[in-house]
Amino acid sequence: MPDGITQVDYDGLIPNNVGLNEDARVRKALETWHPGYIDWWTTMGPEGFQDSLVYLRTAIGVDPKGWAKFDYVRMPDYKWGILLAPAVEGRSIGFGAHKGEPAWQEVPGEYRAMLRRLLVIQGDTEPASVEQQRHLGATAPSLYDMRNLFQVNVEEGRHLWAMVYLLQKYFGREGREEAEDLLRRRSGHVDTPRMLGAFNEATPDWLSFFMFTYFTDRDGKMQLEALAQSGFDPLSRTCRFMLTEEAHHMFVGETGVARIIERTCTAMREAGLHDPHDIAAARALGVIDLPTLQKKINLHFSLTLDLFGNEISTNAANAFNSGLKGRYREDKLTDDHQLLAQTYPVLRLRDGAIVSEDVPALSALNMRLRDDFVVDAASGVGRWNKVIEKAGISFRLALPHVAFNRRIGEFAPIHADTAGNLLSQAGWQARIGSFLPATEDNLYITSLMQPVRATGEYAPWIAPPKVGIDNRPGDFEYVKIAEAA
Ligand code: BYC
Ligand code: FE
Ligand code: FE
Repeated sequence: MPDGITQVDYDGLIPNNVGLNEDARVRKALETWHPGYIDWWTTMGPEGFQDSLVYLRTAIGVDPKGWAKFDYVRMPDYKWGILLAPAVEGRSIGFGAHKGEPAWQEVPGEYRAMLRRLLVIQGDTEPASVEQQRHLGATAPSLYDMRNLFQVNVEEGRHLWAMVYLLQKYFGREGREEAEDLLRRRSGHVDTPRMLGAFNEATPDWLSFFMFTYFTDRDGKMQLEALAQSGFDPLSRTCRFMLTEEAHHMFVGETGVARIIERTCTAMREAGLHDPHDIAAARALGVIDLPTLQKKINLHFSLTLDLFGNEISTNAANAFNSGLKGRYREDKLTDDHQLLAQTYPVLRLRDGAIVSEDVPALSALNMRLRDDFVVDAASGVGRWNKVIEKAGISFRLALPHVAFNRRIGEFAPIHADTAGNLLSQAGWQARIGSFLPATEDNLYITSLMQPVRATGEYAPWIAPPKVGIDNRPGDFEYVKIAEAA
């Protein structure tokens, strides 16, 4: 099939719009990799529901309208396809030293190692998140939520396929070895962990899941937007299609948290409880108190900020200069796209104080992407606050300061409170339980995680969704649970 065609070939083992049928070498490599992937999926993917019928969307095209088809599918039978957004005729490289040259259809030799590293890091996060979420099916608060979890999981599986395709098509034997290693590492494993910090943390409960899809999948969005700008055209086209799926992941997170807030506020109002800080009273109602939601925001936001790397980074400068990784929506920016003379303000630690310092813009690209992330993440928090406001409760959720609870970058060596005031080790220890979920908070959340599996019913700590998936009602049977599960 020629390049640029939007039709998906569904006949073979691997649905694709990249002409796999005419590419025997890559098809063979992928078919060789496939059994290992299925083995990984059945042992490390969703636990206990592999025989259940899940109402999933599958990509059948790459046209933004109508790319999805909904149907009941057993997850191991999901059609994990290789889908690239349509080629843009005459596309040229949009930034860096090669700005204006035709986009690369093959890997530029001098940047081979750098590109491979970016693909491997991106690829590693996808199965990691599936592993982190594998126990959540058992405690789903409804069939609707269970279906959304599994939708996210199969799509993260597809994102792994997307990176493995690029590795196997463009990196020969090295690529095949990397593809094997992507199935070998394990989230949280002491000897063979996943590559980035946040992807080795546990996702033990549904509040964590919603926070993860809100914040950490949003790092996915930012990074994919930056890679979608790539001068390496197959990467750009891959990421552009992945982004259409990513939107749903963040929707699941934002609406999941919003529904928890809504339920909490309704329960408080009905009980005549006006003090949002009366945690015991809210918990007596069986809902998640607002201060605990704030602590979860503090945790997941700070873990996710670490994924942007160091504020000042030569890796990031090199990736930009070489044309491999752009800025967020580079094509919408109006500067020279080379950044040789510009500066960018970066928050730095100077003599025990946090100050803004102008540094060469090329070296500050991680910081810039992180800033774009913070703006993007703040908008949903604003919508969460609207729910609280509407209920007449005086409480505001907020993102913590970027210096809070960091393990990577400028603020890793210090402690700061959620407002960005520096704390001594003792000061931090004394207050950590008010910033981050403490053992009793986690135990309380865990106590709420009782499965609800009747069609149309929802756990008492979360409101039903306003609309269902695929225009189905809230009481649609989103998962037909198999006997054994
Ligand atoms: N943990 O120069 P620096 C997603 C390492 S999420 C551990 O600042 P750079 C998804 C760094 O590797 C999106 N190590 O690094 C979401 C480097 O090590 P080496 C994932 C870290 O390269 C939800 C050293 O520190 N995609 O898709 O500028 C569900 C120096 O640092 C960490 C990408 O990230 C960390 N957090 O920035 C499913 C895109 N941070 O090489 C999926 C590809 C830094 O010196 N990745 N280090 O040994 C990149 O663009 C960059 O590699 C990073 C790091 C932004 C990750
Ligand atoms: Fe993903
Ligand atoms: Fe995602």
